[in-house]
Order: sequence, then structure tokens, then C-alpha cells
Amino acid sequence: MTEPFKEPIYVTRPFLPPIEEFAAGLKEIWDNQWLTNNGSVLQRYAKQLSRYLQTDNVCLFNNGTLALQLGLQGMGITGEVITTPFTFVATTHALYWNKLRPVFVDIEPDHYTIDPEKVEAAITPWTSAILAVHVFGYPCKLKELAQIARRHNLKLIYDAAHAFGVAVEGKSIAHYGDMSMFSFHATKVYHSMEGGMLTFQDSGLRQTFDYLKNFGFKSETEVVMPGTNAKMTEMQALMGILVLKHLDEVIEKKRAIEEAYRERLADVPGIRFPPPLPPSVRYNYGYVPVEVDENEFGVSRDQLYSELKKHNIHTRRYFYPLVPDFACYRHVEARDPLSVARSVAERILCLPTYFGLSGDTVEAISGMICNARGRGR
Ligand code: T4K
Repeated sequence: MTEPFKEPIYVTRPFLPPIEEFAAGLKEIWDNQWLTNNGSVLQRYAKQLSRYLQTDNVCLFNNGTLALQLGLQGMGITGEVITTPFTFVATTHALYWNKLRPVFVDIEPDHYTIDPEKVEAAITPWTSAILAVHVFGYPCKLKELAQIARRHNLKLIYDAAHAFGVAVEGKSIAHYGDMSMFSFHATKVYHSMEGGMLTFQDSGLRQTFDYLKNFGFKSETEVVMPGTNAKMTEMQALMGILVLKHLDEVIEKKRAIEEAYRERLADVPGIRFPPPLPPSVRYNYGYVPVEVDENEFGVSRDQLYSELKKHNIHTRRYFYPLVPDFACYRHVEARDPLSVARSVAERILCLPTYFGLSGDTVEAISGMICNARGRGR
């Protein structure tokens, strides 16, 4: 039996820029004596993101969850929202905090994004929006969803928490749909420690989002709406600026890691990788999800997860359980059996991938996966 790793191997580790770069930025913040509330570093950061994404319609927040929650509020979404059960629970929480009713429909089996046919079948007179997720950074069925939204006069909102750096047909994924939310949490391929961003088509929304994240203040003496505090700090913005400088290297490293896993595990019965994305997609390689088929692999996904854990390899079962199976959402009436999502949630396992992960470690993890095969029989 192979020895466990001495240090834990996590599913991800944040990319950290050289500490000297961060220290130099801190000096500026110290000199300014300005830590938050739309400081100069944040303003510079917002401009850089606008340039990177080729849109002026960018609004920064202190995390992705509040960005999405306030985005839905600012857009005035009401009633029912058709959404995916195969996501991080924050997607649904953002609906809940707006008193919106989630209508869960199934996903497609290749890249786990919401199934457009199921979306169309679930529309009622109370539906006002579709909230789809580019899960693992895999683009949703963009054209089909846009057509459905247009046909039924619905807002199309993307939870793009995993999708910073992804582009489709030469355009950043931020340009699709009416609004997209990106998470800049430390665990993401691109991050600002904590952080979130909305991008949107209607530039009239900018003012509302700015009010909502700053208590609704219009001026020192005027509050125009019941906002909250969701402002990004100067230190978050500094980290965001520095990580952006290194993003291409980070993505390239993670691309090589995914390729190594795919090559090494290609012929292992019972381990399935999602099919390669079409050439029109520039991917960010944020996650390496595989499906474990117990019948072919000989041990279940959960057994493999535990076996790897014994070796100090901490894979994650993103996204299991499905959101509608959490206690706080079990009361939501199901209009769809969610059979694909249920089957994927039982089989999915995200393998470690991060900038500092060596090729030797990827090889060792793959070897341990191969060794685990059939052990449960
Ligand atoms: N929508 C979607 C689809 C999302 O996936 C998310 C967040 C959101 C919305 C909300 O966006 P934010 O409000 O978070 O901006 C993690 C993240 O906390 C969460 O941001 C992310 N999705 C989710 C998929 O993953 P956990 O509970 O798995 O995190 P945690 O703390 O277990 O971290 C995972 C591993 O990363 C750890 O085992 C070790 C490593 N790690 C983590 C941190 C924080 C580090 O090495 N260093 C670190 O600083 O949720």
C-alpha cells in the first residue's frame, strides 16, 4: 500500500502572487490611509476588469453571494425563477433572500449545466427569470437559453461564480445573458481573497447596484433604498489586481494538470471525464470533475473519496447533496424528478488542481485512484 502524503493535498489552494508585490501595494494603501468605501485601488481594479472583460458594466462586491443577491434585487426579479439543483447552495440562497421561489429543473449529462428543454417546460405565468450556472466554468447552452428567455420575455441571469477567464466565440462569458455574477473567492481560479462581481447589459442598473451595496446612500444625507453593506475593501482589490497579472500562468498550469489526469486515467474503466469542450470555448480549468461509475470501477464514489482521504488527499464531492435535498429546501415542491442531476451528484468527484500542484503529485494521485479500483469487491 502506498504511503499517505505527509502534507494534506487539498482540492484547491489559492494562487498567491509574490509577497513583495503585495507588500508594495500595501505601502500605497498605508500611505493613502484609505481601506474601503470606493478607494482608489478599487477604482483602478474596476477599470482593469472593464478592460479585461471589454465592458464598462462592472460592479464589485465583497463576495459573490451578496453580488448575486443584490443583483437579483436590483433587477426587480419577482415570483418564480427556474434554476439548477446542481450548484453551490449560495445560488439558491440568493433567491431565498429575495423571497423568490426556486423552480429546480434537471441538467444535461455532459457538462452538468441546466437543460434548456426542461427550462421551457417549467415556465408558468409567474416565472420572471432563469438563473443558470456555468458550473465548473462549463458554459451553459447559451444560444438555447437566450432564445427561450426572448420567447417568454424572461430575464436571463448567469451564476458565473466558476467562470472568470472563460470566453465563448472570442467574447468573455460576461457578455452573455442580462447579468452575470462572478465569485472571486480564494478557492477560485481567479480570486481577490473574497470578492464578487456583477456584469450586466443595461448600464442603467449600475447606479442601483452601487446604492444597494452601500446602504442605499445617494449622498451624505440621502438614503434612497434599503441597501446593505457589500463593499469590496482596498486589500481585496489589491489582491485582485495582482492575481489578474498572473492569471494566464495560473490557467496554463491548471490546463496542464487536467491534461495529465486525462491522459493517466483515460483507460481506467469507471472513471469518466466530461467530454472536451468545443474549440469555440476558451476554458479556465478551474475544476477537474470526474464521475465514478461504481459498477465499472468496482468501488463507489464515496469509497474512493474515503480511500483518497486516508492518503491525505482531500477531493470534494461538488455538488453533493443536491440543493433541493438540503433540509432548508426540502419543502420546495419538485416539478421535475431531476434524474440526471441525482445520478451525477452520486458519482461526481473533484480532483485536486492548483498552481503549486506538481506533476509528480498528479501522477501519484492518479496512481492511488488506479490502486483503489476494485478494492471494494
Ligand atoms: N455560486 C456558486 C456556483 C459557487 O460555487 C459559489 C461559491 C457561490 C455562488 C458564492 O460565491 P462566494 O460568496 O463564495 O464568493 C468553497 C468556497 O468557499 C465557495 O466560494 C465556492 N463557491 C465553493 C464551491 O467552494 P467550501 O465550503 O468547499 O470551501 P472550503 O473552505 O472547504 O475550501 C475548499 C478547499 O480549499 C479546502 O479544503 C482547502 C482549500 N483552501 C480554502 C481556503 C478558503 C485553501 O487552501 N486556502 C483557503 O484560503 O466552499
